[in-house]
Amino acid sequence: MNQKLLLEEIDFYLVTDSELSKKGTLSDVKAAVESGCRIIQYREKNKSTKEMINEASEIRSICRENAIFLVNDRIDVALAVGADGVHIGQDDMPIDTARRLLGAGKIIGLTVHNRDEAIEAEKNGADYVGLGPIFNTSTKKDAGNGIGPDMIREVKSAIKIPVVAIGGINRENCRIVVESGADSLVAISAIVCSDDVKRETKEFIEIILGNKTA
Ligand code: 3NM
Repeated sequence: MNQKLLLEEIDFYLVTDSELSKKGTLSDVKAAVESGCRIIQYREKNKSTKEMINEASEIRSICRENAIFLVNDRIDVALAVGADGVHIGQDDMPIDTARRLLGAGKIIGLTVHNRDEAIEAEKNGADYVGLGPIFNTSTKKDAGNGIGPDMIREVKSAIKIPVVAIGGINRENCRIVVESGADSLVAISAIVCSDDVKRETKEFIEIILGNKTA
């Protein structure tokens, strides 16, 4: 399977959060993948490297051929478990260094906040950008204020790689995110704080697909 091609077709993208999760990261990943989520990012800020490798290797098995599996920030963990790639921030390892370590076939996503950072990310070889925070969010403490959905259109018109919208997205506001041109969107708290991750994921996917084909 060509993972990079698949990236173009992704709709709902789950990022894990063990601090917010009601049922635990593995349970969330399993439920989301069973509901048709085709990309998972393991974002873990509080566990030891050993714990992360154990958990990431379980996620690797759950995703198998059904979902792309990326690791946030930790290239060592991604390499250790054979993940499909990484997602990195502006202050993490530079893209060219990450690319050298991971190889050409792996996916590298970069967090950006505006058009200029997105153009730079594409130039440096990112496979997609994560654009955010679209709306205010308390999930990431240092995310800053929401940049608004209009920024999605602005960034989309400047780059060719997929744009993944993130930050403060829920079922009520996700239509405007898709209508503004996002290729895919992330919801963390809206999913992992829900009592029924399976149902919630399905509903997000239905709304996104309905608006993409409308
Ligand atoms: N990155 P929620 S916002 C992990 O703007 C993350 O780059 C962001 O969580 C960015 O869906 C964010 O609960 C948290 O708002 C998104």
